[in-house]
Formats: sequence, C-alpha cells, structure tokens
Amino acid sequence: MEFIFATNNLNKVKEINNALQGNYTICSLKDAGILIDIPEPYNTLEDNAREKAVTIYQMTGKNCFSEDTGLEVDALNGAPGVRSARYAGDQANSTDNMEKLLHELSASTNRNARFRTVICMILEGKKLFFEGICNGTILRERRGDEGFGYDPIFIPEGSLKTFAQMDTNEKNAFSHRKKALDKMITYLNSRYAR
Ligand code: ITT
Repeated sequence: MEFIFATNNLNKVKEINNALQGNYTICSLKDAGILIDIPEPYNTLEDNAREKAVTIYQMTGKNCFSEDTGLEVDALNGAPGVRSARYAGDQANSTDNMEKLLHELSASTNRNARFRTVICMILEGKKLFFEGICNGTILRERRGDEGFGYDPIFIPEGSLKTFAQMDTNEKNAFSHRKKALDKMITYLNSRYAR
C-alpha cells in the first residue's frame, strides 16, 4: 500500500522510511513531482497537519499523510510549539532557532520540554489523526551533528545522548515521529491485515 508523504523535509522522509521497514511504501512530494511549499498558517499542529494532507489529497486524490511537529518548552509556556520552524523569524534556519531558544532559556533551571508530532492521514477520503510525544530536556549547548532542527539541544528521557548524537535507528527508538507513526501503522494493520 502506498502513501504520499506530504512533506518537503527529507530528514522526516528518512526517519519515516527507517521506521516503516518496507511494510508500507511512501512517496515524498519530491518523488511525486509535486514542487510546492504548503503554507502552515494555523495555531495548532493538528490544523497545519490537516492543511498539508488535504492540499495533497485535493491535488492527487491519493492516500496520503502529513505531519506537523513542534518543540514545547515548559519554561516558555509551550513555545516555540507550532512556531518552531519560524521561532527566530520567517527566514530563520535551525541554528538561528536553537540560538534563540538557548538565549530565552539561559536563566532557567527548568529545562523540561517535549517534541510533539501530529500526523494527519487521509485514507480513502477519510481524515485520521495520530499523536506522538517525546519528553526530554534542553541542554545549554549543542551536541552532535546528526538529525536536523533542534536535535543537537534535545536529550530524550532515558538517554544520555542528544538526538543529534544518534543515528536514525536510535532516534526512532525514542522519537515523537515514530510514536505517531506506530499508531498510524497499528490502525492500518488492524484495518487491512488479513
Ligand atoms: P514539512 O514540509 O513537513 O512541513 P518542516 O521542516 O516545515 O517540514 P515542521 O513544520 O513540522 O517541518 O517543523 C517545525 C520545526 O521543528 C522545524 O524547525 C524543524 O526543524 C523542527 N523539527 C521537526 N521535527 C524535528 C525533530 O524530529 N527533531 C528536531 N527538530 C525538529
């Protein structure tokens, strides 16, 4: 069974492919020849995930899913959250975003945070949502070169390494994205497994 994964983030594609291990096939927007950047104008991960999936479903009529992810920091009342990609400004890159976050948290001893992913799947025209959460802490400096986004400053609960010090397999043992995907796969297996 094939799904279009409505993302332009190739790191997400790599992680999802690693987690799927061949049971279901995904086709990225790039693979599908769809070269658009879908806006994420809403205030919740759910609404942005829905927007991305619905846009691609309307264009293709094919089964698809998207996900939106945010880093929610307790000492910042859940920020950057849904604004994680643009935390340091509309043109900001991951380094800018991490620097801003470390600066905002510099006086804080409460380093608790979580990554939250919401997947919106459109299956035979029906929308379904799956959430995955990974609790952890924010370091005071960056560590590691793997992964993407905020990975160098996030240590998941139960690990001594940041996500950026892990390969994809290790990250998937903890990650928000993998947890949301597992729920989606469980749903698909319950519906289609013979
Ligand atoms: P889409 O095409 O799927 O929308 P995106 O890169 O815009 O890709 P998001 O809006 O979901 O993805 O990402 C919000 C921000 O959170 C962005 O800055 C990412 O780098 C960061 N982020 C998302 N998942 C992450 C992860 O697993 N580890 C670290 N940072 C992550």
